[in-house]
Amino acid sequence: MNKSGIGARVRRVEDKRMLQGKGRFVSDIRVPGLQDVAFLRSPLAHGRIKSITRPQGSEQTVFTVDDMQGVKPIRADSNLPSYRDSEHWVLARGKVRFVGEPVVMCVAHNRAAAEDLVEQVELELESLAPITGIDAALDNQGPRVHEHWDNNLFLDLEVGEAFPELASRADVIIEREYKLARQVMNPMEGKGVVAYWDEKDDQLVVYTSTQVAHLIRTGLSECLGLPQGKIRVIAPDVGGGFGYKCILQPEEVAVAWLAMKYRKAYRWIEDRREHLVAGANTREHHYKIKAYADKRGRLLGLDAVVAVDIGAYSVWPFTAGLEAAQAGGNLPGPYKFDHYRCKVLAPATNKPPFCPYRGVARPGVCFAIERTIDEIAKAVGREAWEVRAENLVPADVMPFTNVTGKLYDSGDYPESLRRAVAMIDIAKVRQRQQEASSSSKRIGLGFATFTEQSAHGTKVFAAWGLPLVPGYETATAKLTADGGLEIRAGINTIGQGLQTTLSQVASEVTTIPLDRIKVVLGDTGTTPYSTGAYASRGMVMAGGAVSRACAALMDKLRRLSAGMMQCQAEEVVLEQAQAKGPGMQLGFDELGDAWYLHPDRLPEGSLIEGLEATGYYKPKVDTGAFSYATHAVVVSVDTETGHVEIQDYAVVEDCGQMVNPMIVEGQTIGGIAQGIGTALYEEVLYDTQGQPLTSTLADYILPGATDVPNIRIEHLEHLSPFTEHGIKGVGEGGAIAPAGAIVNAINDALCSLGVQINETPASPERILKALHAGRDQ
Ligand code: MCN
Ligand code: SMO
Repeated sequence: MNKSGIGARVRRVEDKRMLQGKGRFVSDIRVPGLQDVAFLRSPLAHGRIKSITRPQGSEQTVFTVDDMQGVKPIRADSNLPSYRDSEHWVLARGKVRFVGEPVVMCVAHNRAAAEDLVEQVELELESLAPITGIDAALDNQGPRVHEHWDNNLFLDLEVGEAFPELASRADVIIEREYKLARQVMNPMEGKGVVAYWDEKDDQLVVYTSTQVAHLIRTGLSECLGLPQGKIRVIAPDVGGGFGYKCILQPEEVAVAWLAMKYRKAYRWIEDRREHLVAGANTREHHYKIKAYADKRGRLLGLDAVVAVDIGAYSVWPFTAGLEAAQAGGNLPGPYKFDHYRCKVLAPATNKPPFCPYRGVARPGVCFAIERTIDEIAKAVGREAWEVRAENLVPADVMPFTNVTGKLYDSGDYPESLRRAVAMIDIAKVRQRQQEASSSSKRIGLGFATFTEQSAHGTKVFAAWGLPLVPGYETATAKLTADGGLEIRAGINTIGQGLQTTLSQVASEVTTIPLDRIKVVLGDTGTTPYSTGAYASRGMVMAGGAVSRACAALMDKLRRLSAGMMQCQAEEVVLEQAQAKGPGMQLGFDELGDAWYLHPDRLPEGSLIEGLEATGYYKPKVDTGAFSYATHAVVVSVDTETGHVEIQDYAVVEDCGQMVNPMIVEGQTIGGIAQGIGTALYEEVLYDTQGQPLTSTLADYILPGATDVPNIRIEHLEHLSPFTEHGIKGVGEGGAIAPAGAIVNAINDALCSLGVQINETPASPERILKALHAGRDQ
C-alpha cells in the first residue's frame, strides 16, 4: 500500500485552514461595493396578499415579485406517477403559504440597514385557515395549500401488491403507528449567497454555500433566463450541508437576479433564526404498519402506509416526491421477505418546504422497521437480535435483489449483527438490567441494522423522475511542469473530507505523494461537470472519476517516457513518481519539464497527447453500492425525570474499501451525533395557526458534546463488485440507525412498566407522559 494512498489514515488537508480560522466561507468573500439583502417574511402560515406598501423613494432598494419581470418561478419536475408540481415564486405572489416565506427583498449598505428597511414596508394580508399537519392535509375537507388542486397531495402512490393469504397463515400479526418528528438541519454555517456581475468575463458570478454548484447553475439559468455560459457558480468552503444545501433556494435566485439586473454586488447570509423558522424542514414521517410473521419471528409480509409532511412547495431539483417515494422503496431495509405493499403519500401543508436530510428517508424507515422487528420479537418471546438474525439477507445470496427490486451488491449483514452483539456483551447488560429492575434507573438494550444505498447512477435518478440530475461524475488530472499533480472535479467538500480522500485516490494511482497533489473542487468556471456531493456518492463517484483520470494520465506518461527512453511502453514501470525503463529512469518532474518547457527534445507525436486526462465515472450497475451497519446501544432511563443516558454505543459498519478509515470513523460519529438529536431532542413545533414555536436554539434542542457518548466502531470491508476499488459510501449511515436503536433500547428499559414509545424525539416529557399513561392502565 502507498502510505498516503487508499486505506491510509492520513490527516485531513482541510483541517489546518479550518482550525486556524482561515477557511473561506461565503461570508468571507469580499467584493467591492457589496450590499446586503434582508427579506420581509410572511408573518402568517396562510394568507392572501392584499397590498404591499414600500417607503417613498425605495424603487431601487425594495423589491416585490412584480419587479422581477421575466424571472420564472422554481418548478421541480418529476416523472413519478401522480406527482404534482408547485409554482414556487422567488418572492411570494398572490398568497403566502408558510411563516417565513420571503415576500419583499430589501437592499442596503449593511444587514442592519437592510433590516431597518424591512421594518418600513407595510404588508397587508388576509388571513386564511392553515393546514398544519398530515391528518388535516389528508382529510381534504378543509382549505387547500394550492387552491387549484383537488386535494393536498404532491404524491399518492402504491408500491407492491396486497397479500390476503397471509392473514390466515401468519402466527403473529403486529400493527403499530410510528412518528418521526419534523426537524431542521442546522449546519454550523447557514445558507449564504454573494452574487456580482463580472464585467471582464461578462458573466454573473455566484458564490453560494452549496453541495451542487453545477446544478445550481442550471437552476439559475432556468429561472433567470440567462444562458449557462453567462453564469459561474462557485462553492467556497462549506460549513456543513447535510442535504439542506442541495436545493435551489428562492433567496439564492433573488440575490442573483439583483446582480444580473443592476450589475452590482449583493449578499444574503442566512441567520440562525431565519434557518430555524424559514429554512427547509425535514424528516416528519408517519407510518402505519401491519407486519406478518411466523412463530420464530420470521417476517412473511409487510403492509404499510407512509406519509411525509412536505410543507408548502416542491424543492428543486429533488422534488416533493423523493422522500416519500424513497421511504416506500426502502422500508424493507436489510431484510429478506416475500410480500410487501406500501401506500406512499406526500401531503402539502402550510410549513416550510421539505428537503431530504442526511440519510434521506432511511432514518424514518429504519425507525419504523426496527421498532417493528423488536415488537415481533416480543410477541414470539425471543431476543430482538435473534429475530433480526433470522430475517437479515444472508451473505451467501449476495448479490441479492430484495422485495422492492433493490440490488444489494455485497456484504455480510448477519456478521455485522453478530459482531455488534459481541461488542455490547449482552449477558452482562441483561444482568445489569435485572439488578436495576426495581430501581428508578432502568437499563435497556437496542439494536438497529440498515442498508445505505450509495452512488446511485443515471438510471436511478431517471427512475425517480429527476430529469436534471445526470448521476455520473467527472474529473481531470494534469501533470504540472515540475512533476506535481492537479486534480479538478466539479463535486465539492462540505466537511466530509473529499479534498483529502480524492488526493489519496490520486496518489494511489499515480504514486505521486500527497504534498505534490492539488485538488480544485466545486466551481463551474474551472472544474468539469458534476452531479454533486450528496446521497453518499462522493467517494465512489468522484473517487472513481479521479481514479480513471489518473489511470489515463499514467498511460500518457508511460507512452511519453517510453518515447524518451527509446523502449516499448510495456517495458516501463511507473512507481514512486518515476518512469523506469531498461537501464534508465526519468522522474515525473523530468517528464513535465520536457513536455511543457523543452518540447524540442520530445520524440515525434508526443506533443499531441498532452499531460492532461479526463475521467468519467458511474458504477457498473446504476443501483450503485449498498453499505450497511448494525448499531447497538445501552441506555439508562430515569423513570422519575424521563432523562435518557446513553451508556454504551457500538457500531459495526461496512463501506467496502475505506479510503481513509479515520474519516470513515469521523463520518460515522458525526452522523450518530445528528441521529441522537433525532432520537432524543430535536422537534420543530407549530401552534394551531401554523406559527413556529421553536424559533431559537433554546426551544429547538440540539445534542451537545456531553450528550454524545464515546462510540466504539469496528469495520467490515466487503468490497463492492460494482465500483472502482470496491468503495461504498458512508456519509449518511451514522445518522440512519440511532433513532431506531436508541428508541428500541428505551422500550427495552421500560417494557416491564407497560410503556411503549413509538415517536421521536423520546424526550423526557414524552417518556414521563408514557410512564404516567402506563401506570394509569
Ligand atoms: N470515505 C472514505 N472511504 C469510503 C467512503 C467514504 O474514506 N469507503 C470518506 C470520504 O472522505 C467521503 C466521506 O467519507 O467524502 C463521505 O463519504 P460519501 O459517503 O462518499 O459521501 P459524500 O462525499 O457524497 O458526502 C455527502 C454525505 C452526505 S449525503 C451528507 S448528508 C453528509 C455527509 O456526507 N453531509 C456532511 N457527511 C457530512 N460530513 C460533514 N462534515 N458535513 C456534512 O454536511
Ligand atoms: S442528505 Mo445528503 O446531502 O444526501
